[in-house]
Amino acid sequence: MKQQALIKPDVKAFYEHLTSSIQYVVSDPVTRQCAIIDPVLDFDEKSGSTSTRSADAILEYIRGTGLTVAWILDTHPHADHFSAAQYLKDKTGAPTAIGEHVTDVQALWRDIYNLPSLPVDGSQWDRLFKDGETFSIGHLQARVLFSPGHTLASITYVIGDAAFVHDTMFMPDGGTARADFPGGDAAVLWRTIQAILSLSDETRLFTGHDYQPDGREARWESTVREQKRLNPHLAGKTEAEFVALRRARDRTLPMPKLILHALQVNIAGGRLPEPEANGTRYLKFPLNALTGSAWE
Ligand SMILES: N[C@@H](CCC(=O)N[C@@H](CS)C(=O)NCC(=O)O)C(=O)O
Ligand SMILES: [Fe+2]
Repeated sequence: MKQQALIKPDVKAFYEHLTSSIQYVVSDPVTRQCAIIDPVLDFDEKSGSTSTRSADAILEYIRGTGLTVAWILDTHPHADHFSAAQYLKDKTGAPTAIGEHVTDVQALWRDIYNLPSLPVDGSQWDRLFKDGETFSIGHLQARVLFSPGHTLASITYVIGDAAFVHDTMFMPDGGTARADFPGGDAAVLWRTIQAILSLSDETRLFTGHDYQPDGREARWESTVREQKRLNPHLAGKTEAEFVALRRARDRTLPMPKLILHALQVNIAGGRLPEPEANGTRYLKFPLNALTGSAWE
């Protein structure tokens, strides 16, 4: 058991440049079992087109390297892109999973979208993880850390020496994730980040987005040590300073351009709305439901 915890997973990242998202395949080098984390279903809001090219690139890598998909994981219901979890489940048969508090996010957004028939019990996923729960990817042991603040349901996957921290911290020069979406909370995010930073200094941290500060090339891997020393939102900061800084920055950020498109798909586990009688699928938008308009 002890030896298993020391297995270093292979981590392959796929950068999706339209939403600056990082998708991962984390695999056990011994059994060749893997998990896909935060896969993107492509969407072009100008034409209303969807595509599976990002997810297909992941599948091609998995086939080419002889991996077997054991899990399709999301860290949180994303507000900026569609999840490809359901598409990948259809293709691979692997189970999908997310944090158990996704039910709170479903209830919140069911009311915003007025979708009374949407089940808000998390039944759209095969497994809902509790804080501290463990599961296997081949011989790798994965542990779930409940990581709210950015959303009510966010979780971090700690797998061997790697932690998939998604939208808590970005690369040290990219600061931290915003905490102003419905259900977000800067003080809660601070506590979440402190829990991640209490992992050992060498832990490899894989982030969910990289917005390429100053136009540098995209990067996604840091360590606990680097974050503690170099992240200007965290190094030498108190909780009160972080919360003030986070709230001030959040007031300047426009809503993600796909937030209203994405949440209705992602609270359904990455399922697009059912086609109407003419065979076409339609999205639904609430008017005046969110703050953060261009003129506020
Ligand atoms: N410009 C992006 C912004 C997306 C966004 O708000 N991303 C969230 C994570 S889902 C975040 O924490 N952003 C921090 C930041 O932009 O500084 C978009 O429109 O999609
Ligand atoms: Fe996010």
